[in-house]
Amino acid sequence: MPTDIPEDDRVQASRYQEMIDRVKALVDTRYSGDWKAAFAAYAGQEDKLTEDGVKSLLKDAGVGTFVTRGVYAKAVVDALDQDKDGAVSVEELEAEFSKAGK
Ligand SMILES: [Ca+2]
Repeated sequence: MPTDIPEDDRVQASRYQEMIDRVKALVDTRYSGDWKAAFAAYAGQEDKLTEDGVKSLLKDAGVGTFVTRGVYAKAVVDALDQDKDGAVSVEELEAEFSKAGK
């Protein structure tokens, strides 16, 4: 895993924004902007997004490569997982969207 690549916070923030933009584009085109439907499509049995679910979502959104998606997926789950159960619930995702103003 390329976790030893030094990056400043600004670069990471811009990559994060690009990832959000691509995921949003996927939701717009494939789910008519209905992000809850998109969430349901990638969520696991407990209606939560695990790292594997996020990886599938990123793959479909055209984000990253086979190698980097694993790193991104872990970062996404770590960033959004407020109750630290290792997965992202629809409430946790909604909180992120309202924070981003989307
Ligand atoms: Ca959680």
